[in-house]
Amino acid sequence: RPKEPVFMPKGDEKKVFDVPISYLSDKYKPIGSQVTARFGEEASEQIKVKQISMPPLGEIVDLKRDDNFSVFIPKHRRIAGKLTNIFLGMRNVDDLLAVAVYARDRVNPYLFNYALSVAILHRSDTDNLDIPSIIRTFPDKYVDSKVFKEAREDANVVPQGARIPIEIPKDYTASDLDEEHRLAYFREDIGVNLHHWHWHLVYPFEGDRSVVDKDRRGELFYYMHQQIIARYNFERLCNDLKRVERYVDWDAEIKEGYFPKLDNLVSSRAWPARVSNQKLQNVRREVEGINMDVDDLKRWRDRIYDAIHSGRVQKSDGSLITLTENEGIDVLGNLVEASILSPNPELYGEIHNMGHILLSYIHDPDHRYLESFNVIGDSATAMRDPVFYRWHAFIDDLFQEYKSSLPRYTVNQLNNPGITVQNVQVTSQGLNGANTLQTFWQQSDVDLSRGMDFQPRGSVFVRFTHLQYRPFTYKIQVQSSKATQGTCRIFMAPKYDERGNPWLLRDQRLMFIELDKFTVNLRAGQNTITRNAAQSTVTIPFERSYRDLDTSRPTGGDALAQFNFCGCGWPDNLLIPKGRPEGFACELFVMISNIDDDRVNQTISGQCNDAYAYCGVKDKLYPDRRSMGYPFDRMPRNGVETLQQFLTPNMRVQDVNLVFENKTYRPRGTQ
Ligand code: CUO
Repeated sequence: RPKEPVFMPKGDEKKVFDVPISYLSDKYKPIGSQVTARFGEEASEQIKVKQISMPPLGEIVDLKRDDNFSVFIPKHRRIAGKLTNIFLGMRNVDDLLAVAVYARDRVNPYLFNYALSVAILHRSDTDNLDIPSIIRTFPDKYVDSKVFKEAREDANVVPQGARIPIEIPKDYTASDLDEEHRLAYFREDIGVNLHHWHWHLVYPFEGDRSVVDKDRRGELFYYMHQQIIARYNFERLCNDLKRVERYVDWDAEIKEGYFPKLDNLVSSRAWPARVSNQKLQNVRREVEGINMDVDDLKRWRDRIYDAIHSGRVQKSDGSLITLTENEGIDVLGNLVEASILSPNPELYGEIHNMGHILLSYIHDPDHRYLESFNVIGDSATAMRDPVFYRWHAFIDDLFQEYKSSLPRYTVNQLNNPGITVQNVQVTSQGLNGANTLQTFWQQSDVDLSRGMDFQPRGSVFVRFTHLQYRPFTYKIQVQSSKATQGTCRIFMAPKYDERGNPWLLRDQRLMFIELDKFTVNLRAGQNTITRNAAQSTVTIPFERSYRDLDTSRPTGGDALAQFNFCGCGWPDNLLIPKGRPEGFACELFVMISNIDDDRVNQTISGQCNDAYAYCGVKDKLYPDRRSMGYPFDRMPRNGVETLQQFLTPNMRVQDVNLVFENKTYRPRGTQ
């Protein structure tokens, strides 16, 4: 199995494909031998591409090569499904390579990258094949457009080795006049956007059923996005903003605007902006085959609420399915999104996806200006825009309406007899005193040259600034009446609401962000559990988010083993919210739940099992049998108003102070 991404040889190593002339596009066929010779000259290695008879591409090539591509657009999604199926249907890796090389020059590049990535991810014979991170292939989706002009200039003028990183300012999309801009460090974090793109790549909502139908995918759609909203709200409170307002009045103006300052390198066009106070409009765009009214959304919303309130969903054949206590959320997740697993797309539509579409064409609903969609229309860029959170706050509210209708967890369902959590403490490296967490600004360098098509080649580093936290450990004291196992669940929430008042648990439960979850072995008697924050099953290490980007910090053999699925995971640098310079009061919640109700019998050893909380594990069951978000996914039992009243002996809460140090640290290893 090739260890290198064979379909995209690295520029510096000068590997080229030896392509049969019949594969070249019509434009180059007449001069085919000259074209192949030209590239051959520079090559240190030629990779022979097999000649096979090619399947017809049909409507796949209807999408022009310089158009933008989005899986939210039904037509794009359909042709992406077709191309993915072609890639999946190839008998072996050589044939796959051949058809990929053939398609590469004919198909829209975004579509090509998406379909090939999905196929590689789901073929058994490409399990170990590296997909270059999308930031390497399409850095324009993540980085200020100014950078590319500068990078091009540097590549021409400055010899390699003498190049200094191009610095992307921390604030470049807006000024502090816009209060929403306080959250730009979160929304525009490269790692967070990479995570979101990977999540949707791993969990496509359309395509072959074998690709879509993964264990609890509907529930994971709900939970992963619920956690994004909880984390965003946590950050908002740190920044003196109230929780995000659900976008529910679809006739009202949207006060938030967004100017992405991204250029699409494929089309040489700027990503469209959305000015403040625009209103949702009906979308009629023939090119994309979209004909959608705002009223369609409203009808779907009303039907979904009806289903939730009656506890039943109507299938396409008219029969009813009950939304059961544990599986109902999975059905609802697929129905709301909607994925092809929705029991009745005619009746319930696809409210979430269509919301993305209507919002993404708000600036040009009838295509009169020939503009493409804005950032919310692409899962690689959607999280940059404030309206993403308003929309997903509404989507989450649908799910919460359902969760509120479920029976509350009883003391018996929460307690773990014989187990008492006696003490919890966090210790940050290099800080005196316990129970303080610290964040700061960190700069990092990434090499974008692989996504940039110009000569001469060589590394082009950009330096960006992101939030980071000081490494810390948890120390948990547990008394157990017997030798046993348990699941340790760690969450954190702000201690007070935006007015500075203590929370009612019914509201605070939605603010809890998951920090970690892992199995513990307990002896009879006293136990001390220590756990490093970096081991979190929510996050992936910083290096993996940017895999292979920073060539100055070689990623080594271990990283070579970290593949496609592994790009999904919350970015470690955002594990802990920003806090405040004067400190921000938080409550750290630790629970040891009863393993008998948690355990899923399977082995998950091997690759990429370390960020399963939001991403699951490839080809396995979700490794925790409880409802995602347990124990905060349901309303507290009757009589319980506060977190303290909710606690059973196997739970404990520790006050933690979250301090932001307003200082920017240079990249590791630089002055
Ligand atoms: Cu992830 Cu709306 O689902 O973007």
